[in-house]
Amino acid sequence: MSELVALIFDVDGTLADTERDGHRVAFNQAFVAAGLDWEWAVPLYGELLKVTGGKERIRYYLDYYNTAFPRPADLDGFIKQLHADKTRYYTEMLALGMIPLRRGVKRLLDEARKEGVRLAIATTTTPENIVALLQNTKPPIPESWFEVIAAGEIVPAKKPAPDIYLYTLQQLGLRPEQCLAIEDSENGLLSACRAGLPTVVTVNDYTRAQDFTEAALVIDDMGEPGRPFSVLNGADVHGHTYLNLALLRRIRSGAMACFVR
Ligand code: XBP
Ligand code: MG
Repeated sequence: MSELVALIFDVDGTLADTERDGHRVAFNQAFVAAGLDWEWAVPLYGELLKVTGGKERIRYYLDYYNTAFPRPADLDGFIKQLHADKTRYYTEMLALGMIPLRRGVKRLLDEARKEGVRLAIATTTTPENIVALLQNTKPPIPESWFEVIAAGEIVPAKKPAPDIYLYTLQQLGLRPEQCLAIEDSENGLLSACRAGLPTVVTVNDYTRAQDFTEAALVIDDMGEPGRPFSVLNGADVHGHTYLNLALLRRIRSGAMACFVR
């Protein structure tokens, strides 16, 4: 059995709770600025999260939730501009330090670095968003901590396709059995699993009720010493109360080849 060589992190919902009070709000700001009367309320946004990628999400909204909207001749250009504005609003929000890392993330990153476990990111979001998130957490996380940052349109198909994880593995020069993925959503889990990666899921309010059949472990968050996680499904945690390398190594060594429904 291979040792655990690298951890591959999703960003949105995993490193930080970015969707409800971050991306969603920025989309709405962009809609107002463009003179549109669209409003993505919290429950609607939960439905739109079925589709990954901001541009794809806007198109999905038009296709299924706002079919009466008179489409401009250059719909692609319209969506592209709207999304660029949204990215600006989102990164401005991050620059104000409005979105912290989730519980346990900094501790786990520190531990991995101390023990020489390599780090990478595999995400659907726009690259600027990752830089803005890492730079504006307290304390800031240097981008250089992550050997590979695979994001957005670097691959043709976004999650739940495996492309972004396959690309990350290729860049790391590692096999899936040498790594673990950490995700928050069903789309992310499917993407990682289809690339053969055993996956730990830390849920959030938008993803709690999703299907995580393939996950090696499902927890409510990473926990901290004195702030235990709740195990929602999956592996025996061997008395651990928070996600650390000892637990991840046990999960890694016990994980079966990932089977995808
Ligand atoms: C994240 C996403 C992203 C963000 C918005 O999915 O789906 O689309 O919601 O980012 P995951 P952009 O966490 O599974 O990678 O607007 O920059 O696309
Ligand atoms: Mg995510």
